[in-house]
Amino acid sequence: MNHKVDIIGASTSFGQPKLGVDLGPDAIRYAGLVKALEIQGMNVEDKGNITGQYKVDPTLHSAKEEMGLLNFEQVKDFSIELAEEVESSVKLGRFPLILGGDHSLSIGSIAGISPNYENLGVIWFDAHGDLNDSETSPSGNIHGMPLAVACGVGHESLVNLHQPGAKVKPENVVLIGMRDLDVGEREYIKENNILTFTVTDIKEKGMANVMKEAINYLGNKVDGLHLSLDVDGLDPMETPGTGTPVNGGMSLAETQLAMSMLNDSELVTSLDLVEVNPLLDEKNMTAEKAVEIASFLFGKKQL
Ligand code: EXY
Ligand code: MN
Ligand code: MN
Ligand code: MN
Repeated sequence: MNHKVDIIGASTSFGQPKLGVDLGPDAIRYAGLVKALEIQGMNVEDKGNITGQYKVDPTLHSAKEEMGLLNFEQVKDFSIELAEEVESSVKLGRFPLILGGDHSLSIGSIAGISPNYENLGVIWFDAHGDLNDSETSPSGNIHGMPLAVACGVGHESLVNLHQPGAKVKPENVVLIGMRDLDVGEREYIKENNILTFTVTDIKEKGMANVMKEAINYLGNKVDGLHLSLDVDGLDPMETPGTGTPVNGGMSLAETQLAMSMLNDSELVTSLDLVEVNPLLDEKNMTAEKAVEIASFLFGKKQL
């Protein structure tokens, strides 16, 4: 793992309607992220937060604008700012660790990361595929669309953000933790043959075998690997502080195993840690789990 880690707070709630997820970056800091990474020997620089032009006035969470997309302009502007910040981190040879904030932030993070790689791989660790566009989305919330945008599907000013065209190829994507996919997402996954592990797959095969398959599948065809980890991939009993919880999720122990195997693989070059909403949490439990997860990705072992 690249030991030079830039923490970039992406304080956005624009991709979905619930307030509070923009406070996620600071909740994760308060849960001790910097210390936890330094204990693993990382050289951590905290770059602070990128925030949108407004945060907490619910009336300003504008109605569905362009193509029925909630807060379209705000998501676009935020993504442009985030992409620039993330790109400069990568260009300095550092590891961008982006803290969310809702999952629409990955439009900006992947746009800033991908131009630096020939074949960027993506592991999408989530209950959801986030593969919708304005036709297939049941909600118009852009946090359900970032992976589609990264693969070149969706509103053209999001798809062409920062650099023209798709940022990621579907054959370089692995979905892990799926258990709440919409019809359009299922079709897209089938049409593009995306390697997908549902939670029932994980329970059947075991997380170690799932990660072995994912790592072997990506290992020799990508020159960088972006891990986009949505805390709602874990079971809501582990991470209740999140806006779209889905029962029957992964345990913290399974997630720690997955992170430890990714650490051993040396493949991961960037991380999104998203959808922590402290206003929906029990104390700061979800942010604390996010810190646990990150510390295993950066080398923490149980023995
Ligand atoms: N698939 C549903 C939608 O598109 O509205 C729910 C998306 C939830 C997205 C969260 C970030 O993972
Ligand atoms: Mn640029
Ligand atoms: Mn997500
Ligand atoms: Mn999710």
